[in-house]
Amino acid sequence: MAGIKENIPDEAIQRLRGAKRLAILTGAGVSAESGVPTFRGKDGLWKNHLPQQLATPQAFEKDPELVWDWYHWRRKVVLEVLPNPAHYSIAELEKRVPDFTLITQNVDRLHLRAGSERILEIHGDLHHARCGECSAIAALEEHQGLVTCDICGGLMRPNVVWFGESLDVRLLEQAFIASGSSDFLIVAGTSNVVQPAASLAYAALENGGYVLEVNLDPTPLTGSATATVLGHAGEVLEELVLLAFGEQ
Ligand code: BV8
Ligand code: ZN
Repeated sequence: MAGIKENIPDEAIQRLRGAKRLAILTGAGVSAESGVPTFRGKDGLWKNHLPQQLATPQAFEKDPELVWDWYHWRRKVVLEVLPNPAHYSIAELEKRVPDFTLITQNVDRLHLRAGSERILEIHGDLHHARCGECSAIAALEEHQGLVTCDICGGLMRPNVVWFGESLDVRLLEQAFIASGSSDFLIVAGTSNVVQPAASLAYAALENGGYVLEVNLDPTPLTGSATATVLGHAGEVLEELVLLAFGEQ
């Protein structure tokens, strides 16, 4: 893979190889090579609705059927695709560094399907629903249309964090502790725009951690990251694991 090897700084390889506490933050870009539409990419549009418009309590209030159809469609898409080398390389890194935390903004669970275990899904997951009345959680199978609660009959909603909603404080705290105490943080496939996730890398920088950004395009973090490798996450992360830890 001409080119990628040269783009990965030697210091990044040394620091990763010697890392005691590794954290990784991922976004939609790591699932792009699996065929999952990203949020802000041109492929994110659904029925002429911007994801940011549909992923809100207001949209659900106004048209719960439309919002549920979008989540059923996204769940179907991710069940028809497979994890890609980015997911597998991240699962491999978990085996190589004693203290490891994966923080994902993705709700597609492709990391779990690739074998990742120590994972914080800070924005929830597509495969469960939560009751708006009694907060019961239910696994989603072949559901279509509106989903009602088997416990109280209430209307259920996707078990994700919508814009304008707070994240689970325990998960968020664990995420900031993991990134803020890491000696190496990889930030992969995220536009680093959505808060509070976009602040995690700065916690690592403040702690003197090495922050390696891997993304197709520059982001607001690019100017501050210790190093940025522009490229496809699947190719770059596979090469990075190879250079740092040898054949898998
Ligand atoms: C909150 C779950 C407290 C649902 C998601 C003004 C200033 C600052 C903040 C705000 C503000 N106004 C509002 C806010 C708060 C808001 C926010 O940050 N808005 C942004 C847009 C400015 N945040 C919130 O609302 C959060 N809650 O703050 O609560 C509060 C409460 C009340 C009022 C105020 C505050 C909740 C945020 C979570 C929302 N839920 N997802 C669902 O998925 O349906 S966010 C969702 O969008 C994703 O989870 C992810 O986090 C984000 C998308 O970002 P990315 O994953 O980065 O994807 P994106 O498409 O943007 O980029 C992909 C990148 O990959 C690109 O850079 C591309 O170049 C790259 N790429 C593509 N292919 C590849 C690749 N890279 C490598 N390889 C490839 N092959
Ligand atoms: Zn209920």
